[in-house]
Amino acid sequence: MDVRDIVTRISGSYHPDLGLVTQAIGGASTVHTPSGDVLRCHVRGRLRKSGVRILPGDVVRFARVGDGEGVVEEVLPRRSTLVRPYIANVDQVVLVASLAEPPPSLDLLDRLLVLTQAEGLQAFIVWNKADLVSRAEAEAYIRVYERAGFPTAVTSPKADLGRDELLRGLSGHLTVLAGASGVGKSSLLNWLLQEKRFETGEVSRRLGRGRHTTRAVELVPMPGGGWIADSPGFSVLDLSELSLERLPELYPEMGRMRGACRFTGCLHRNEPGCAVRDAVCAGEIDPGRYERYLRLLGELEEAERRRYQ
Ligand SMILES: Nc1nc2c(ncn2[C@@H]2O[C@H](COP(=O)(O)OP(=O)(O)OP(=O)(O)O)[C@@H](O)[C@H]2O)c(=O)[nH]1
Ligand SMILES: [Mg+2]
Ligand SMILES: [Zn+2]
Repeated sequence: MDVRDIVTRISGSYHPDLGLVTQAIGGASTVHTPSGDVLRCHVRGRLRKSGVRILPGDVVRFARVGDGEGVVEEVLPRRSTLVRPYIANVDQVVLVASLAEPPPSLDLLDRLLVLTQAEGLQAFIVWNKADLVSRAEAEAYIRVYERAGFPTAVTSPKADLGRDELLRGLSGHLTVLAGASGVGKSSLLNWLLQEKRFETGEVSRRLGRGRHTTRAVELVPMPGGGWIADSPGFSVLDLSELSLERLPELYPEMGRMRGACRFTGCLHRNEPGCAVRDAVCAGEIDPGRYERYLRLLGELEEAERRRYQ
């Protein structure tokens, strides 16, 4: 069903010999076809020699060679490529934050949002472990990001809360999960699939990086439509390659005010006539988000200085 939509979106048209790669290990790829078959495919020699590496998320043209087997003949141009995890054609990042245990790291969340926006991908925020906090406590976080313009869901696999809301957010997308270790990414996936497919909790953490670096990325179909890939938790992000001038537009609440400041290219710091600063003072932009923005801006400036020294 869904393979057809994705193939059509990536290739611009539909052909029955186009499929979605859900896993790629060494020379072998798993390809889901529009008719619902799953083929084990190797790569046509000519294509392999050209140096193309096939990634999960790739839309490929395949030929059947035997029962359940095929050959990848061509990789269609990618709409996006992520490096961590290594995956193609993702259009949405679900950023998972836990409301408690661990408490939300808004600094990390904002950085992940900046990266997502910089890649031109849609962001969707999931506030997990809702069973551990009161509604009022949860609201304080949720409101800040809803007001900034991000779609959100509030979930708890433990209390079976928010499943439909999340499934709706995943429907029709090729999504990758991101967020700190321990926030519940793998738990969410198991709960959505109603199947214990991914390692969770202490086991996942104890094995840590080793497990993640050896484990292959896999796209799995969601019961409400769409495909999703788990990714290892990470807590350090390098944004130093990002250009300083681009940063303001990566915050939707500031991007929307483009042109409102007195100076073009205003970085919303202490320039006179800055509409963003006014909006912060008037309570229209969240002061916490703004402060974290200033901190990141300072870091980027420092990185730029070092680069051109
Ligand atoms: N109370 C509560 N605990 C939860 C919930 N969801 C997950 N957990 C627990 O949180 C811990 C971490 O969950 P994981 O799913 O392994 O977290 P992860 O984000 O996949 O972590 P990494 O794989 O290390 O990146 C586990 O002990 C889960 O049982 C929830 O809704 N409520
Ligand atoms: Mg996990
Ligand atoms: Zn400004």
